[in-house]
Amino acid sequence: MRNTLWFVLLLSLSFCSEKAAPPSPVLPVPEPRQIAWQELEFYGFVHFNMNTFSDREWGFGDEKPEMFNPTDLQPRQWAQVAAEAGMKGLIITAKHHDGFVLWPSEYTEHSIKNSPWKDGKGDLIKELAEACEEYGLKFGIYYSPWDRNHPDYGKPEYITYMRNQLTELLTNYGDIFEVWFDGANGGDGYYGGANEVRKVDKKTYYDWPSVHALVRELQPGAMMFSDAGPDVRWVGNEHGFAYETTWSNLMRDSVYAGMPGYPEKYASGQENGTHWVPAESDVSIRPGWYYHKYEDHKVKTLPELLEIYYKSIGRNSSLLINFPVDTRGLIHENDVDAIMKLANKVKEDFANNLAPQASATASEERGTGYEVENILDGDYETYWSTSDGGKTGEISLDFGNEITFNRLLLQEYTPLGQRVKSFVLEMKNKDSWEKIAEGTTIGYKRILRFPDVTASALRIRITDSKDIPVISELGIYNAPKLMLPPAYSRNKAGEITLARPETGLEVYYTLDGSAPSTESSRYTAPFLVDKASTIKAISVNPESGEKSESITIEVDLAKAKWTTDQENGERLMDENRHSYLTSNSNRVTIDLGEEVKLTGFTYLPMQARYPSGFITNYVFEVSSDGRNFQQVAAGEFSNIVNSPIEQLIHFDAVKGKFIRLTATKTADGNAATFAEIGVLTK
Ligand code: FUL
Ligand code: CA
Repeated sequence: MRNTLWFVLLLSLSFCSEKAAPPSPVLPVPEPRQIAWQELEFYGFVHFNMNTFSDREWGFGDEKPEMFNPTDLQPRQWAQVAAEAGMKGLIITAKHHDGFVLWPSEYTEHSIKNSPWKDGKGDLIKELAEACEEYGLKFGIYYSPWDRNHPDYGKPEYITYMRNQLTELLTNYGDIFEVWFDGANGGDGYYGGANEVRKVDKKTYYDWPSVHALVRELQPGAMMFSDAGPDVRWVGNEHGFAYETTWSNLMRDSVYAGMPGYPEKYASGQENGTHWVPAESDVSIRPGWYYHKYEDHKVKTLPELLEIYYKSIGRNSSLLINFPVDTRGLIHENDVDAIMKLANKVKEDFANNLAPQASATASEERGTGYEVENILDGDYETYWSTSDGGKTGEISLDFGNEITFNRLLLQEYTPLGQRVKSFVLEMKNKDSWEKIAEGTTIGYKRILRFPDVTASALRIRITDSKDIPVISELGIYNAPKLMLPPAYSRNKAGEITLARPETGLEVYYTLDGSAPSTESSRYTAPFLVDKASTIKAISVNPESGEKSESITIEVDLAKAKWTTDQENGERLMDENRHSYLTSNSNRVTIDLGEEVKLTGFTYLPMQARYPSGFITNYVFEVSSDGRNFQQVAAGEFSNIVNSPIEQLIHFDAVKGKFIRLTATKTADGNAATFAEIGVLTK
């Protein structure tokens, strides 16, 4: 009798501890190489090639190899910056559309071997591969199928050339983690001197199946990127933003690289996509992909980069941020600064996962091995799931006491396929549940941002899914506020708006140049300033008392009464940096509406990506009747091309009702452009 009891007890114990059967996969599922790749999340692009020296975005293909002449080329600096920024790899433009190659290829003379760099003895691909290895980074290759230099582009011979070059790249430089095939294909070019337009059938010309087979054979672990994959797809824009709903599933057979309509139709993936082809968000840290000195002051700011981070990695996509390496051969100081700000802020936002402090319960558990605790153990390989048949599920977290948070992170266990279609985050408010935020797809990683919430219990309800949910990890974070000063704008009437950089922050300001504090005026609505003043403003976190640095805004006479006869003249006095006026007479005249004492003027040049008509030499005149003008200043706006910031010119005080600015010379000889004109009266 006793023995039997023991036997039953042991049997049931061993039965209980036996792992339940795992959920069946929902197709498609990732290949092992895709699973290894998705963990990288964040890696860097380097655009450095002939365009760096021709100061172009797309070279024509007729550039001379001698132009490639960096003065301080240091691939180790690139690798160091990438590693310090938390990137896991670097992808280099081995060949861009202009056809120049960064390694001593046997198959072309349009190469680094004919450049002055290291007397033609250098191999940049090798140096970067070694630098990546030294800094623990994976190494990838961008290879442009379009080649505006090669005489055979458009003919079958060129495909052999392309395969030969890929063979060199994929054989001689160790492991390659990603091969990036650009979708821009065909058009005008040098083509060995033909100087003509060559169109190709993007679908068939490159014989993609055989190119893919070659890459697979030489680098079985490499992910191949293009609009159409086969392994990783383009996100459909160059802002670095994935879609709210992002499936890793793609109707791959309907897509080819460079196809029209791809961004709208395919870039977000499809719930019923046939193949696993996850999204990659590519974006440059500057407006251009290549280095241009005139963009030194246009490096993306921390708020911009942070937005990109949350809209890519936070939306089931990887993030590929580009460094336009400069003509020295270095990542520019401003870019280093910006990427480190992002890296530090991301670290700060996710420094402390609060979820493991809670006790977790689930609506249901699949059985042994699939308990809800698995989502709190920091291990992607362990997950929670439910028994077969359902398409929903609920996880509740009880913290015991109140916590404050503003981020939710969720991860599906993708080796079993992407499933979740919609979910809701709720908090317990007395006896009812109140919605905080909601989302659609999750995939490898999904992050929701929302204003601070304080609660002691919350729950995540998966409200729809392709099959039973399979969740690996859940995180709850309280990301510190971005303590940036407020953003400032002014309208033509002279009203000042001070926008808080994040919800929950307060803004305080002074008008007399003194340092603002929480004792100063608190900003609640736009206010009028119509004379020369120094405004100082700060953002304050009312909970912690933390303050941002203060910004100083110098304003002068409001433009409310200003008029001009010039066509589109309002554009130069609308206080909008982005609207501008083109003057074929190279001159603008403004009626200030009343006589004022003037001590100077300001000129803001056009702020567009491809500007024209920057004034380099000017004459400034004043009049009281609009007929007789007196010259009060003349000279040059130095360095305006490389640094198109607002120009400030002072002169001896003079009274006038009319002002006239004439361009005696523009940088490119085109008609003068004016984004904004202002006067100084102090
Ligand atoms: C685009 C190219 O045309 C750009 O020059 C850049 O290389 C970007 C990453 O891809 O399609
Ligand atoms: Ca886990």
